[in-house]
Amino acid sequence: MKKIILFLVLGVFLVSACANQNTQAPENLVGGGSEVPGQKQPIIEEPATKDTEVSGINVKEFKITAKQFSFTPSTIEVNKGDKVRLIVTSMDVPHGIAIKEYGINERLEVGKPVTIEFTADKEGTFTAYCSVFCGSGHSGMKGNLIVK
Ligand SMILES: [Cu+2]
Repeated sequence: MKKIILFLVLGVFLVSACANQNTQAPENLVGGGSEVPGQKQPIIEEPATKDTEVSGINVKEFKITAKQFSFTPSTIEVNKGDKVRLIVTSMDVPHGIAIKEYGINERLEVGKPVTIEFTADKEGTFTAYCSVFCGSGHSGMKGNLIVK
C-alpha cells in the first residue's frame, strides 16, 4: 500500500511539475517580449541628448569691463576654432578695445556694452589694447587673448 501511495504522490508531483513548466514557458516569453520595448525607450532618448551636444556651436562668451587703466579679466583663453563673443563695457571714461591680428577695433562708450564676435582661427597670444586715449595710463592698458 505504501508503494502505491508513493507512486501516486510521485505521479502528482510529476504532473504538477509538467504543468508548471508548460505554464511558465509562455509566461517567460511574454515577460521577455514586454521588457524589450521598455528597455528600448531610454536607448532612443540617449542619442537625442548627444545630438544636441554635437550640433551646439561652441561659443565662448566673456563679459569684460574696461576702466582706467585695465581690462577685467585681462587675459582670456580659448581653443582654436572656438567662436568667441566678447561683451565689453567701459565703466568710467570712453575706451577702446583692439586686437590687431583679428581686425578688431571698437570704441567703448561709458555704460554701453559692445558685443564683438569672431572665430579664433589663429593660434597664439595676442594683445588686446585700448585704442581710445583715456589718460596717463592709456598706453599700458592692455590684455591678452590666448588661442591654443
Ligand atoms: Cu585708453
